[in-house]
Amino acid sequence: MKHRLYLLICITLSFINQMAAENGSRLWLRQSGEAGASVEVSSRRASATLNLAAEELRQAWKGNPVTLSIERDKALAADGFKIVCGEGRVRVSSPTGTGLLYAAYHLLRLQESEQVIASTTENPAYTLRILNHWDNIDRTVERGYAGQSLWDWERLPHNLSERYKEYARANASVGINGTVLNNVNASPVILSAEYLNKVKALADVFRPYGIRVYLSVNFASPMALDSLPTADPLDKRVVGWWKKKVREIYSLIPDFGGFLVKANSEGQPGPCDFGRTHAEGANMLADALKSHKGIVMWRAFVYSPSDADRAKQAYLEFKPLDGRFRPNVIVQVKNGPVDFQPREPYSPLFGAMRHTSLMVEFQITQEYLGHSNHLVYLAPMWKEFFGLVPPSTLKAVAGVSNIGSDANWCGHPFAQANWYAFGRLAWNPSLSSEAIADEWLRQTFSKEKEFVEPIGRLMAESHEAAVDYMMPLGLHHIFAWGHHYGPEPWCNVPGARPDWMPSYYHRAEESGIGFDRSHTGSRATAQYPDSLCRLYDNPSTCPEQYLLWFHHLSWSHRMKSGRTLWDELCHRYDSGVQQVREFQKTWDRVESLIDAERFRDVQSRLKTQLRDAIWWKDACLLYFQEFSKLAIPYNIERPIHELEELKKIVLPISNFECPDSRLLNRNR
Ligand code: GCW
Repeated sequence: MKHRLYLLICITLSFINQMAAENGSRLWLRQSGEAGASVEVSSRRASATLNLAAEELRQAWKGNPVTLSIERDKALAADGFKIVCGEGRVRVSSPTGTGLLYAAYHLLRLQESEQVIASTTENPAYTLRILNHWDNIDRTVERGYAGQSLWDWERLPHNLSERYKEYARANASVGINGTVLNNVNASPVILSAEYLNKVKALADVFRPYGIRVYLSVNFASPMALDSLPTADPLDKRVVGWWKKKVREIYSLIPDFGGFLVKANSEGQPGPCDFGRTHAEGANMLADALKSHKGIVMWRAFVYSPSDADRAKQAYLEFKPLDGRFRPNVIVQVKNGPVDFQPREPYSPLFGAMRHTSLMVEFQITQEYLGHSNHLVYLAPMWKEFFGLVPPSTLKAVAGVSNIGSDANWCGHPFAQANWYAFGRLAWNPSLSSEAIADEWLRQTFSKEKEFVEPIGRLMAESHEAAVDYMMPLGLHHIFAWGHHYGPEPWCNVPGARPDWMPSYYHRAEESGIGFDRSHTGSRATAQYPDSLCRLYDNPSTCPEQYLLWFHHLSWSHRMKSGRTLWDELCHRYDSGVQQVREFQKTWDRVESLIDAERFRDVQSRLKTQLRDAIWWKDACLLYFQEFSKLAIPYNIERPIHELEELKKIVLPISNFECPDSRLLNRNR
């Protein structure tokens, strides 16, 4: 009896220990051992990548014996793969080792999320699926909320952290095949011989996982690094400098991907400083890269010198350049016309530049969505984009990384889902956000239905909830100055650009609220194709989720619900808060189904999220009430703060998260 009791205690303790020993560091790759299926490689060409594919399966595959073979196949893209199941065997083929590696992760994903393992042919929708790190060489991360940069530049190239390999593996497991290592606000130092050797060391680690390295470059690098008197893209010395630099890079990294450039934006140098166009700047770099098969990703996130509506500026600057870019230039456009707001209509540049390769830039890091404190699953937002912009009009997909040195990589345990979903959608934008959440939850937390179903629903609702408690009905950019964490619709920084002020965007006044971008206002609606222009231009047909983005309306404007605009606004803010209260309850109910460590972590972050949601609601409603002069409907939760109190809040946000010494007067 005593013995049995002892055994029971031991089993219970080991169970508890197992449940608690989860710090999120294994991400969604938590396959348990006891595999033992036979894995046969039927290829004469050995490669590190092929070995990895076989090794991953040997470690964790529990199904029928697998044969991996490299085969040419007209139906497959270079990294596509074919799986044929039958006669008690799984036959996997691909033209490349990378394709086989993806197939291995595909099989393991199905196994770990308990899906049917069936014959299939998979090709990625885009050949380039790239993470953009906004990591600085001092290891701070612009808009990073998960610790320091992963890249330990000081110890590179000799000291290689184990995490570099884990990072590459995680990316490969969701099909991400490129990484831009450094911030688009780029230090010229990244192109120095010393740093290129460090970059080479990382590229060597990533290569077997099918990941290419790219760099963000500062357009004035020739001046900063080698004291050239100019960085004019048409100057021969400048052209020669870049050619030589590119040769140096490829001598170290033969499969180097290319450059990402933020030019003439927020204080960054660019071709316009020398009277040249964005196309002339991009083409000069593209010519230097061409013979090495490198590409230029040229960002369209610019401010035009005119005082045109901020939402129109990228279009005004880039549309006239359509057709003027070299074939190896891809113009990288943020998903929306302003700047990664909780909800934006798509950028009208998509669809408007038919003779230019375009790629979308999503923001995985939650600069405007509660940093790493709020649980916001971003796949539904990205799906909205793909619903309006046909995936076939894009050449590639980029996502601003949310990865850092934190043990769990992303800060919030659920922020991992956004890294995961980015990769999955870049591979196949037609996957549903629900299916992605489902497979992520099963691999990351638990396969139990009682866990997966309610938490899957919570994830599905989380983006809309955040939009509701922050900026419903098309409101945008009413964030606190600089760090963009809490609300500051009253913000007024003397000397700052008017289009960095919340009042520029919400335009609240006694008669109403919203930005008139219709034909009676800034005419931004005219940048969209006719059918959408008509839809957005008219307040009675404009989807309510974009209403105040496109229209300035009276507080008494009648909404589809029958409520006035003021009442609807109050209801939306309140419903966002109520949803977070529900998320807390839903989370607490699954306590017994997962490990204590991650349970408590999420529980505590949800408390913060609720406090913040109330803060947002009170701040925005009390502030807008000063204009509407209407009562907050009596059936919604009452404010618990005083407006004057809220106006005094100053957050102790670190330099990491809010890097801006560039904050004031950073024109163009
Ligand atoms: O959203 C703004 C951010 C900046 C960022 C910039 C950009 C890297 O606040 O931190 O700089 O966009 O995308 O270039």
